[in-house]
Amino acid sequence: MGNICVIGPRASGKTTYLAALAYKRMTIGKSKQFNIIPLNDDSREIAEKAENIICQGESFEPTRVESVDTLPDYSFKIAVKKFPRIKEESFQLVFKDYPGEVFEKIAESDAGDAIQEEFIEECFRKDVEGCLILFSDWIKGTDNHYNRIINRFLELMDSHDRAKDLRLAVAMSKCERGELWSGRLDPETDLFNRHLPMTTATLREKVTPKNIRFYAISTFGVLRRNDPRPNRIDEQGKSGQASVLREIPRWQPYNIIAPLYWLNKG
Ligand SMILES: Nc1nc2c(ncn2[C@@H]2O[C@H](COP(=O)(O)OP(=O)(O)OP(=O)(O)O)[C@@H](O)[C@H]2O)c(=O)[nH]1
Ligand SMILES: [Mg+2]
Repeated sequence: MGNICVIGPRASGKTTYLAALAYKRMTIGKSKQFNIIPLNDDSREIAEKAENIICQGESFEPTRVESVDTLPDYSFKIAVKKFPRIKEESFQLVFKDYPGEVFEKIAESDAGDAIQEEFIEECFRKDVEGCLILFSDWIKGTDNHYNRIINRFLELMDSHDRAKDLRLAVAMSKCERGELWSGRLDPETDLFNRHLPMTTATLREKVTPKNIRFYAISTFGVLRRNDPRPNRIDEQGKSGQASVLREIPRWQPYNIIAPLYWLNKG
């Protein structure tokens, strides 16, 4: 069983991603490549939320938490079936879904409340195999902000003696957006290097190459294989980061399993 932390700034799509993983109908539809089985009550609950929130054309509220102990633990078995060169196999993963606010605060010098401490201890526990870090923004100033967080994150990783063995899958989420979609094939060059050059340089320089991979993912995906219009609508009255699914029957996330497979198997 592998423990994975899904982390990233506010509104980068962490909770929606976990709900999509849990949502059963996703895997019994078109995709025969993998099957995801929720293994505990928390996972079944978030699967219901996928049905009651995402599939109703609504979006999740920001995650809030009083204490890490009250955070749900999501546990899934992922059976990989028909990938080329990969034999049928399955693996189990346990996730925690942290509020983005806690991740962003690690770069602040006066940070250090109890939740912050707990978050850091949880991320770097010895039995955590890796972190999936979701980034979704690149407007002016974002690279600088992300770079400060990542520098601090890597310092903490080192001081917790995890610099050599914690895998980091760094993903650009919501990559169905027009400006990003064409960069999904080589995300390291065409998304990260291009849109977040400082953050990318820091990661490349400071993380052992075998422990880092860059990904493009989209929980909402595009309308069809030959119709790359985003399967999302921006939510009225909310900031530019809030969107909802556009055509529910065509819901097909893009690349959401690959980073998990790599985090678990290396
Ligand atoms: N365009 C697009 N929007 C998405 C995608 N995934 C999530 N969103 C939207 O992004 C917004 C934030 O999603 P959340 O899943 O709540 O983000 P979060 O990272 O959990 O946010 P915090 O809990 O505040 O840290 C919501 O409006 C989602 O509907 C995606 O794949 N594409
Ligand atoms: Mg959340």
